[in-house]
Amino acid sequence: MAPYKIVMVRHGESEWNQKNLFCGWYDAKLSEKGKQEAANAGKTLKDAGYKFDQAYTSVLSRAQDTLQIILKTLNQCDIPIQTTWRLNERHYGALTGLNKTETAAKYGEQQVAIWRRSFDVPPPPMENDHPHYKDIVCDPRYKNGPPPEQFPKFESLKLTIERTLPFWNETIVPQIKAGKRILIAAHGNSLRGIVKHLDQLNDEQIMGLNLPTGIPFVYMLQENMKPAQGGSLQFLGDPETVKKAMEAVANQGKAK
Ligand code: DG2
Repeated sequence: MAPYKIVMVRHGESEWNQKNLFCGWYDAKLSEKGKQEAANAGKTLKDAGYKFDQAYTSVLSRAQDTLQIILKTLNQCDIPIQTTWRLNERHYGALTGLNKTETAAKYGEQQVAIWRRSFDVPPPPMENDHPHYKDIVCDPRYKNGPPPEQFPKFESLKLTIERTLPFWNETIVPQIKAGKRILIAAHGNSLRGIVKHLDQLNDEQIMGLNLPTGIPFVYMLQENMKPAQGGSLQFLGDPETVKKAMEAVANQGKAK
């Protein structure tokens, strides 16, 4: 029996997921469907008897609001919550705000697949005249970091992992080892980074993973923080629904 268990969830559908726009560090709100997905995630966790001691989330509303809805449904709103930019979505650079289908039609599906899922090819940088540059760079939620000289203009998955993993290793792992029951509400790519690390996926294998919105997943972890007995993430949801939701995410980058 693995000694530790941790639950993670990608936020519910955001208004920008709904419009199929590259979102990254833009602070899109949850759509009505996303709020419902979060409530369903809370109900799933409640029905399965989950209780949490500590939660972690990004500084972005869609992840924080998902966490609040889940905790409210669980009647566990009183647990400590730590927010950090290190769990933010990857910064989508100049692509932020562009429609994924239109971008695939313009630059080709292959290029969009590289931008979305390659390990180390970053999107083009967000320049100062980008329509959302000021919304992000001047947002007071970043007063505690990242420092101005490290403030990203774009991020590949590799760069995302480089700022997410220190938080995993230095903050979350000690809490897991202290026996805390932890819930993380974050984003498609910050969570893909943690999954890549835990499952020791190579740079090709991680390309095939598309995390659905609002479906919690669980890891059973051993003392050494590796998944128990070759195990991987276990979704708390009907397998066919999870499969379809993952395919839908993959298809967001299709030209039609
Ligand atoms: C999506 C992920 O992030 O997009 O930034 O557009 O999880 O915050 O909705 P999230 C975005 P893809 O990498 O799946 O295109």
